[in-house]
Amino acid sequence: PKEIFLKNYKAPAFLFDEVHLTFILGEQTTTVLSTIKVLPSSNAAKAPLTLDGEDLKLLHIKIDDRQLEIGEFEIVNRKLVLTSPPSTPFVLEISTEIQPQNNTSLEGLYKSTGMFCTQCEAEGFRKITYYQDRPDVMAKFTTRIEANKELYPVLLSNGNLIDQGGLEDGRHYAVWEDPFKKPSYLFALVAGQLVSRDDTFTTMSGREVVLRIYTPAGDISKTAHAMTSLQAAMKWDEDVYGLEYDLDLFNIVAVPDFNMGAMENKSLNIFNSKLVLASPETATDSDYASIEGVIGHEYFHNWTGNRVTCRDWFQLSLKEGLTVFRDQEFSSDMGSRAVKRIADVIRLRISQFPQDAGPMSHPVRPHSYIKMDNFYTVTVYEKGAEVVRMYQTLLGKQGFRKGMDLYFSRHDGQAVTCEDFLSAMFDANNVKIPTFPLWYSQAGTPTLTVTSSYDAENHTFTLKCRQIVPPTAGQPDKKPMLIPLAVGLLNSSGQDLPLSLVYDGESSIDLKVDGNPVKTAVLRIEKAEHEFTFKDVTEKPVPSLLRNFSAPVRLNTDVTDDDLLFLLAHDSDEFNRWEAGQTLGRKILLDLISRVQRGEELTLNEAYVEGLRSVLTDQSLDKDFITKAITLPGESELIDLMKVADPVAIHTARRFVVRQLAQSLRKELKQAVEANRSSEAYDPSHPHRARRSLKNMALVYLASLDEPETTELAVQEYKAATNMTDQFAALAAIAQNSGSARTQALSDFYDQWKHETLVVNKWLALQAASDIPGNVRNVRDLLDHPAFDICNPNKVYSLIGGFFASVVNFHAKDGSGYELLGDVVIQLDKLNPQVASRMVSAFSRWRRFDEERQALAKEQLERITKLEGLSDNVFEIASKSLA
Ligand code: DPP
Ligand code: ZN
Repeated sequence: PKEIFLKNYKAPAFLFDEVHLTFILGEQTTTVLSTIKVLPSSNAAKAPLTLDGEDLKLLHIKIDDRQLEIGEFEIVNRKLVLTSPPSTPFVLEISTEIQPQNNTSLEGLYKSTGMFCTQCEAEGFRKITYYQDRPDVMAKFTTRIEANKELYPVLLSNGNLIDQGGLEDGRHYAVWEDPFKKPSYLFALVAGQLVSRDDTFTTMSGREVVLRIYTPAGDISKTAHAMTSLQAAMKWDEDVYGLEYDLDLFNIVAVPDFNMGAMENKSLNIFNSKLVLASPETATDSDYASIEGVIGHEYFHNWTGNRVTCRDWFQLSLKEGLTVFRDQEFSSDMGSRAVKRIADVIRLRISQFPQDAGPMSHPVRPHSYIKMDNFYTVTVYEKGAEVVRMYQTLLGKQGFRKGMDLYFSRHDGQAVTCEDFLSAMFDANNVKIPTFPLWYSQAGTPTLTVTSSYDAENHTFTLKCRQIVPPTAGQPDKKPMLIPLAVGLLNSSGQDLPLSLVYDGESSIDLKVDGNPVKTAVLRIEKAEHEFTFKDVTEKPVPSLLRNFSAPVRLNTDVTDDDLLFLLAHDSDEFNRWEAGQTLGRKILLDLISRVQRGEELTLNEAYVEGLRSVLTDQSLDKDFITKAITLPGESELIDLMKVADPVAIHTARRFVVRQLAQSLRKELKQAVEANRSSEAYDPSHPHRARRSLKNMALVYLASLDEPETTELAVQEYKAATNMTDQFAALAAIAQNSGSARTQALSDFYDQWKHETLVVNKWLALQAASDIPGNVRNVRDLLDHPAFDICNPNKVYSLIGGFFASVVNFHAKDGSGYELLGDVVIQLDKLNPQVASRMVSAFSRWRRFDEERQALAKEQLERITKLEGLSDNVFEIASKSLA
């Protein structure tokens, strides 16, 4: 396999101006006729024209209507090379044949439950026809689709419908024209038996846009929430960024077989069904929230991704980091800002931090790849969003908006780079921060250590900051980066002290805004060691550091346990209030883990219990915030914090704390269950969601005790549930413990929902993620259950992805968990390399464990890499993991 490097980027020598595609969709074969107006650029003289193509049968190729002969072109290594194309504009015509019905990779054109659909990002268009399949080649597309009318009554592509009509033999056609130039990765086509929910949105300039969400007839009633979310997203982008939709039609199609979450194809978004379909009975609050977020995300791409796109795939975070940031902000405005921030940071910590510390670590803008599909990562997306958030933290909301405006005015209609974004942000605000670009080029999570001292005589408070950017794969030496550190100082009654002046070792910085002191100062750490001294601090404060998680770093401080409890009780920054509890939780858990390893008796810190009790009973707090605050750091996060991760000790210690808390807080938890039941109709809005989250978390705690009374409570909640959120949460509470209640509930649930595939997937995931002893056997059995289908990505993500969530079972000492994953990857690789490679990534942390486990995991990785005909996707992840 060939590695591709950013430093070798060259602009294309041939531009494509207009592309006309004709699809003749058939049951055995589909033919694609592509007619392209090619514009050779001045540097094209004598250059060959290279087109990408995979799994295509070439029928003919013509230039200006003349059929090319052997010798004028050649097909080698998935490329079609025109050896001496004209140096003046010409028309290239290519006809190819494909078999979408046999395409199990779900890239390019394929079939899902009878309908034709496409997925072209990143490099799927080359499975449709020969093309310069790269994002800096932008063309105007017109698409004609011909198909059997009865089987495929709905024919869709990008842009506007400009013609349609009947053909002979029960066939019909439709012609779509997209007025906006776009790269091939944004092309889309759908043909099938679909119905639509129709609505409208009137834009800020008064244009009426028709909105349609398409699904098979049986699912259409489950699209109301997606439609509301779309309308809310359209409004939000106008209000916050002044960005208006630019066509008269916006379509979404829900597809059951889909590798990703969703795809932002111009005016024809294609979605994984699970991110569109929701009803109170079949979807949970968290599904509702994901749908809102992803509908927003794909819609926001219309500007950040489509109108301004990426020059090359190394720049992926230009559109993804930015669009994730935008969807995070949208969801914050729709629900609770603090809770959303907490959820996003948890995700970053449990997924991105380990990636940044492992063999697949890469910068937000990678330097190289073998398969681009492997770089749709939490680093590019979530860390990328943190980088965008840092611009806003540094420049302020208004400054950030100015940067966005300049970015669009400079680059609308272009394919650009991360530097272009950075320049727009900094130019619009007249600033220069030379160390900022390192966030795009250096991998690894910086460690920031902050120690503090108070000088009572001079009324100064000093923070000593030290940063270390750890070495990562291929990057042994790192430079200090710009770290924005948001700081507040609490006085003894828990109030924020006013901050007006700080000395940073070179000069005094006035912190006041409009002449007023601030409660939170954003310090710019730019050196490996950087000291800041606050002036006029009249009493010894408790510092609240890295407020709102102002930079994606690991923070170590000298803050005491008492200070953490104080912050948990008082910090005005809700994120840091939560974080104080987590920091203390991590300390306590790590201590208990080593006690488990030494075989010592376990006891739980009383002050910690009391701290959580106060939060749990604080009526002034958002209930979703309380839920997050009483949730312990996850096992996966703890793996990362140990020199040699010990799955059994981690699980034992965490389980101990859960049960101790349940014992000690029994009364308050019961009260939380009782006070937050609701007899009203399901309402997905934040306050209702928040009540359910607290009730259900309390139930999980209580049921962890595995007593007849608490199990019975969970069973009653299960039976009384009137929506999936409550029903599924009660099922999860019951299923924590082995026994007849578990068996009974799981079987009831399946009987009730076996015809709802998305609900069945939850049932698969819940069992797969179970920590009950010896669960590997059950997961193996579920692979053969009629509810499982290895060809459907959602089923694989639920069952196999769910299985990784159980630290004890996936890392079972006998290697049975690893062997199961090895077997699945080998089977999947032949069907769907993208999904197989996501699964094989679970091995990438293998070096974090003891020698026996390392040997067992390595054995599986070697077994995989030795496979004949292994896909480039899996090869890249498995070989880098072994390196
Ligand atoms: N569809 C994927 C996303 O929106 C890739 N663009 O993130
Ligand atoms: Zn995206």
